[in-house]
Amino acid sequence: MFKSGFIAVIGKPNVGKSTLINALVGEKVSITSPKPQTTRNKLLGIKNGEDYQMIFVDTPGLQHGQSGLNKYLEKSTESATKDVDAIVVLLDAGKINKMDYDLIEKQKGQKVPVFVVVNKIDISSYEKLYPFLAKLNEYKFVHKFVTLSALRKRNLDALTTALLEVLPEGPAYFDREQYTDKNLRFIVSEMVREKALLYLQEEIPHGIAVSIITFEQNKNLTKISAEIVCSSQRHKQIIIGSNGAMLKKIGTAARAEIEKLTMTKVNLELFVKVSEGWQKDKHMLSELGYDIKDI
Ligand SMILES: Nc1nc2c(ncn2[C@@H]2O[C@H](COP(=O)(O)OP(=O)(O)OP(=O)(O)O)[C@@H](O)[C@H]2O)c(=O)[nH]1
Ligand SMILES: [Mg+2]
Repeated sequence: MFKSGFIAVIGKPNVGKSTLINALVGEKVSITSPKPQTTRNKLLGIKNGEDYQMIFVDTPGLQHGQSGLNKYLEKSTESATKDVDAIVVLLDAGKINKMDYDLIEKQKGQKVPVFVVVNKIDISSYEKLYPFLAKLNEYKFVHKFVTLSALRKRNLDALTTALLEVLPEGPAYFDREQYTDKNLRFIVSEMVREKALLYLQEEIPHGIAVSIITFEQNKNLTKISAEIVCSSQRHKQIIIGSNGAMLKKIGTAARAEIEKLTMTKVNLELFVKVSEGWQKDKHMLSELGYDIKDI
């Protein structure tokens, strides 16, 4: 019997949703960073087993806000829990609070099994965690609780096994070699954004987006030029850095990752463009790949 289905992974920003999906799939499908609000697009990570296909839906960390981008992110999480076969609510062991309980509570009426997974147990202790686990146990509608470490790949099997139990019989929805629904162009733009998130400080990371201008793939060489869109002249200067040092650092790190991915040499050219208020501009958002219609 072949089993398949969609599994939404939801949770507050920075709890490790993308890290977990990458670990389960065994490929880097989604970028991760120590800064909250890293994931912006709903994307799929596909885990292909001998007799199953689990399709994980990665979502932006839940947040509230009125800007166009924030609304997009919120909608994206809501829509991710529709038409799935299971829901994983992910928590950070060191930071469980009311927002997590509210999010779990919100899943009460769901018709599909809800799993509550506590991540980052490598940096917590059972003694500290115990009161929270005891409280979580009061949610009787939850199908199963699992504690694990996505980063250290600890106890991932417990989750996979539990998910497999509830997965319905079904066909492989995607080619069995495929591990994401996104194309290379998208993944490349995300890798540039990941390095920008890593190296830039304060408010800047959240004010940027990356757009691929040209993408030419040959047998041994991939030529890419991309634009980092930011929201002010001041940000532009910081992103470029003195004598272009910051931009170079972002580019070098991104190029190394893209070379691994494409298994070719990569020629990566980065530009910085100011586009004030892009986060509120529907047209701009859609051009950058954040379109409500796509959710
Ligand atoms: N120590 C530890 N850190 C982890 C673990 N899982 C994830 N992290 C770290 O937590 C940070 C956030 O991880 P992400 O996977 O980007 O979190 P996310 O939930 O996808 O975040 P958003 O996309 O912003 O909502 C990164 O620095 C990860 O390396 C874990 O099991 N242990
Ligand atoms: Mg993420």
